[in-house]
Amino acid sequence: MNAWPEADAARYRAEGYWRGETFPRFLARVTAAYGDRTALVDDRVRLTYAELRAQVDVVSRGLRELGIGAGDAVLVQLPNRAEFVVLWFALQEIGAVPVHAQPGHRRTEITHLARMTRAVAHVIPDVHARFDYRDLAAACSAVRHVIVVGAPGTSGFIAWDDLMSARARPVGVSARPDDLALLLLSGGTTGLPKLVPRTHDDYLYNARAAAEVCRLDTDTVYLATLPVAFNFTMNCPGVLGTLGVGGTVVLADTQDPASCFDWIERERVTITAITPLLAPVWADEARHREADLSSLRVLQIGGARLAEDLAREVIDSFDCTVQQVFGMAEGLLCLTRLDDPPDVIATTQGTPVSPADELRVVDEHDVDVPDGEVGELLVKGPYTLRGYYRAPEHNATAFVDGYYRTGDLVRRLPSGHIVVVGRRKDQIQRAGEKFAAPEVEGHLQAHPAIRSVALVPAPDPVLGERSVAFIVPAGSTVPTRRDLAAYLSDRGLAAYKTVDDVRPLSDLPRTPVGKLDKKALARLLDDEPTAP
Ligand code: OOB
Repeated sequence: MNAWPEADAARYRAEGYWRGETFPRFLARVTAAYGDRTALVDDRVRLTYAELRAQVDVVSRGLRELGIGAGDAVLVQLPNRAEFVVLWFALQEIGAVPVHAQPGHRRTEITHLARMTRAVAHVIPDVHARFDYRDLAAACSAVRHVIVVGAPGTSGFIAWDDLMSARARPVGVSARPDDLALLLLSGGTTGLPKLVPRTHDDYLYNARAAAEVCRLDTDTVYLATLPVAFNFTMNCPGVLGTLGVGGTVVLADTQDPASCFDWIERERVTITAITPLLAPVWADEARHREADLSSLRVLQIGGARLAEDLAREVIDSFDCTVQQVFGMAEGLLCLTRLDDPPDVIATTQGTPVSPADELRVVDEHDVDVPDGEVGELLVKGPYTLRGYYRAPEHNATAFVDGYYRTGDLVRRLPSGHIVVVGRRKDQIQRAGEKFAAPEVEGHLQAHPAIRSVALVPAPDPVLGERSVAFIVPAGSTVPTRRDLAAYLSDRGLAAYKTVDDVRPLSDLPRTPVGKLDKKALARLLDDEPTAP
């Protein structure tokens, strides 16, 4: 693993960012402090910290009996339910490494992850969201053990319940705080997911720093509605940030606002996190339903660009603080602060959570640009990786002087706030001009006839690239290309930032964590010839 250089590591320790704790010690500490309080709730169980720890203990022994031990990678592909968290800490107990697969991954991704990590086990639900994961696991056959939460079927898979009846003695494994603790998947927009190594020290600091900015405490009730394997949900501050302060984590197996609002009402949820794609439906539901959301203090929105008009709509629709979250599996986390004025919350993605985060905004020659100008964001710091896992070729270009190249185009304001403009690769090069698709999407999103929109380039013999708008209409009428061109020009945009083609859709395709999936849209372009 590419570790931090010793000089940086020493500084992060000396300045108190890295505290030398490991996840097993973390769990022991929070159990001692908050034993009787509720740690986890899902639609089947409620567990106190003491009960969580007891289950972790049993499962870690079960894993041991299977011969799983220190340094072994285990693919964790579970939906939002208590077993995810129990398993995760059980793996930590024995020094094994959870690999955060997503429920939406299929044969190509799982086989790739299993190969890359040489995983010894794959943990799945039996059937979830009408998909039988046992068929998937059988089709992959790259791992020694398949553990099924639910009915294992007949194929020699191991039942979770059998793990829970393990008899093996506890084996003390003492991980070091700078050991690999988990592997996250990069949200990269190209190719198969890359693996992000995170250590105990770094991931614990990430959780603590985020929890502090969000002012979590023992009264916090965090609703996990995005997939828990996602770094946002797990640690920003998410599950681990909440457990670290003695709060309660509610694991909801849905992102549907009506069901989530029921959870919020029932469990008196204080903080939750969604993506911009969910924001319009959540805002709609908040305006039209009589749900009691009075317990909710913070609504985090992140993972992709939140258009300014939509941000304002959400701020107006919810009687709580909205927080923009710009994060990445690789590390860096920027948050708006709870006391930022609404304008700052609507128009920026906040500032880094750590004073030790070092950010640069550079042009195509890696020369720093002045504040206010757009450039690529580079970052290094106490919780940002220094190299992907087993990817020497990629690492050779993904870093410069220890800084991670995010691929994100941003502006840094004189106040230090970061505004994400787009991805380096999310551009449309039309008739010799180049523009960031998210900028125009942000304007189109404000159009009354549009519910959601995504702009992608299509090859064009005359223009080079033509801009195609996939649109989910708000009502029964689909705006035409001419309507949109006029609308954009009314909003004062240059004429080259326009829409050449409109394709209505009933819903936009999403990635496993619920982000807009532009690769899937590009494939739709290949499938359908353009109408004359
Ligand atoms: C989160 O993590 P990933 O690894 O799935 O994706 C990271 C990328 C960023 O590099 C950026 O391109 C985009 O997603 N992104 C945003 C954004 N938040 C993430 N782009 C614009 N505005 C935002 N607010 O997505 C993630 C990890 C932890 C916390 C939150 C999000």
